[in-house]
Amino acid sequence: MLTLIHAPLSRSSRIVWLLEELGAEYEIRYVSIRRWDGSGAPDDNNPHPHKQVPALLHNGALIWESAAVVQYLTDLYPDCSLGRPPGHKDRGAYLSWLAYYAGVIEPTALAHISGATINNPAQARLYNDMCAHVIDVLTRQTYLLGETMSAADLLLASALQWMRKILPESTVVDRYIRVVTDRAAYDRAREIDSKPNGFHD
Ligand SMILES: N[C@@H](CCC(=O)N[C@@H](CS)C(=O)NCC(=O)O)C(=O)O
Repeated sequence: MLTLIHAPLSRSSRIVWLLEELGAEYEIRYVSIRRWDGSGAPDDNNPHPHKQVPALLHNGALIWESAAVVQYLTDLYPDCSLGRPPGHKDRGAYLSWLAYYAGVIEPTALAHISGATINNPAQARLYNDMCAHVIDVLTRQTYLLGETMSAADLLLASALQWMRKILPESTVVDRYIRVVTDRAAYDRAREIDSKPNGFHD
């Protein structure tokens, strides 16, 4: 059984979306988290080392960090169209985009948004290089890996939905968000998040 440690309208919402894409059997353990506005609190019922979300429990194993959870789940469902299993010609590109999201896109974007790049030319350059690269790729092709969506797109588009300022104003990025989120599983995940914790029909 898969158990998602989840707080609605947070980074774990993207994993609800992915689980819906996979058609997985899963349960949700709702937890409270510290929110940006000062509300919420860490939850003793959350096994994440920093009491953050997402985290996933599977057969006694704990998986945390969005990119690791995404890779774990798509590897667990090798026939799903969103993963690129070992041996697939795009496996390397898939893993690279997952790691690039976690190691470069999100940290440089958050540094940029918080103003931390203003007096840090190396960070500012990395952020600008990242934006140029992502926009160049999405100008040439529909998705990060070409013409077929992957869970790397789910990761990036969910972040952009949450915080559009991660990338600069661009019609290419706006179109990308529209295309990637135009999916029934995305709508189902939004519906799940729109209900009070745990009270589902
Ligand atoms: N790099 C982590 C970030 C996780 C994260 O910051 N989650 C937020 C929710 S969007 C959280 O749990 N915040 C509560 C806290 O930091 O205490 C990931 O992507 O999994």
